[in-house]
Amino acid sequence: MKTASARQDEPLMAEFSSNSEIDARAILFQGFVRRFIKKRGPMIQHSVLAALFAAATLAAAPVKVDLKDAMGKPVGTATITEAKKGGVLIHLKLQGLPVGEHAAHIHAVAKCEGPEFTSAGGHFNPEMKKHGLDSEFGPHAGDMPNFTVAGKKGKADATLVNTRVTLDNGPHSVFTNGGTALMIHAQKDDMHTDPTGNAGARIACGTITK
Ligand SMILES: [Cu+2]
Ligand SMILES: [Zn+2]
Repeated sequence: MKTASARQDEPLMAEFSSNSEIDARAILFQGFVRRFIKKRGPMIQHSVLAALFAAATLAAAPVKVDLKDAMGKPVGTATITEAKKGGVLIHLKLQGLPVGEHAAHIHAVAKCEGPEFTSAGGHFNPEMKKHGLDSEFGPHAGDMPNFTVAGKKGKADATLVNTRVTLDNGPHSVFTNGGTALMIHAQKDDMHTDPTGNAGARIACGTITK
C-alpha cells in the first residue's frame, strides 16, 4: 500500500520540480531582457516588443472553402479564420441559393460528391454528443446557427461563429482525419432534432482541408 502511494506521488513531484525550473528560467530570461533593453535604449525596446507581440499573435492561416451545389456549380466561398477567443469564424459569401433560412454544418468527411453529398458523412462530432445547439445532450462540434439567403441572386453574406472546432491540431481540428466538409441545407436547422436538425436536403458542399 505504501509503495503504491509513493509511486503515485512520483509523477506529481516530477511535474512540480520541472514547473518551478521553468518558472526560474522565465524569471532569469525576463531579467535578461530588461537589462538588455536598458543598455540598448528605446529602439531595441521597440523591436523586442514587436517580436514578442508577433509571437503572441501568431495565428493559423485562414482557410478558403469553395462551395458547389448539387450539380457542381460554384455557389461561392467560405473563409475560415481563428477567432480571438478560441474557435473559428466562418465567413460565408454565397450566391445562387434559394431565398430563406438555411442550416450550415461542418460534416465529418472531406468528400463532396453530388448530387446527394452523402459522402460527407454526418455532422462532425468528436465528442459523440447529440445534435443541436439547443439540445440538452448536444451540440455536435459541427453544429452552427442558421443563416439567411436573400434577393434575386440568392445571396448570403454572413459570419458564423463556432467555438467547438479549431484550425490547430487535435480531435477538434477541422483538418482531423484528412479534413471535414462545410454543408449547406435546403431548410433551417431546428436546433434539436437528432442527428440532422431536420434541415432537409444537402444543397451545397465544400471540403475543408489544409
Ligand atoms: Cu449538415
Ligand atoms: Zn449536428
